[in-house]
Amino acid sequence: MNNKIKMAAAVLTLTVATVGCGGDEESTEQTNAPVSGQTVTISAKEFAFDPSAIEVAADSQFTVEIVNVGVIEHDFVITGQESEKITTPVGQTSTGSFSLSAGTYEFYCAVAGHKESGMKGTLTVK
Ligand SMILES: [Cu+2]
Repeated sequence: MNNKIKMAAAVLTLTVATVGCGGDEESTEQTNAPVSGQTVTISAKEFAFDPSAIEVAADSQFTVEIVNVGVIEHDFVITGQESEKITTPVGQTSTGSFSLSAGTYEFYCAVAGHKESGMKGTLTVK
């Protein structure tokens, strides 16, 4: 009797399933390579721009397209270009055009508190 119970316990122990070893995760490399081109599309949400690094050619017009994928209104402002604010309501896409001389600029969302929460990035013009 006692022996049978011991056997049963041993069998139960052996049947413990081997836990599957995770999924084969794709290496989600978060390359921070700037997106470049004369039309740059950036998605905005709480509280980040994606991508947060963009690159355009100097002294030629480029368009910034802001896609608001968040749940509140966001805008896009380049430091020094405050008159060209791109305001984007929820679910909308808004664009603005700029032409800048070479340099590194900061862009951000001008809604109160958003920049401080992470809605900013770097624009490289060269
Ligand atoms: Cu914002």
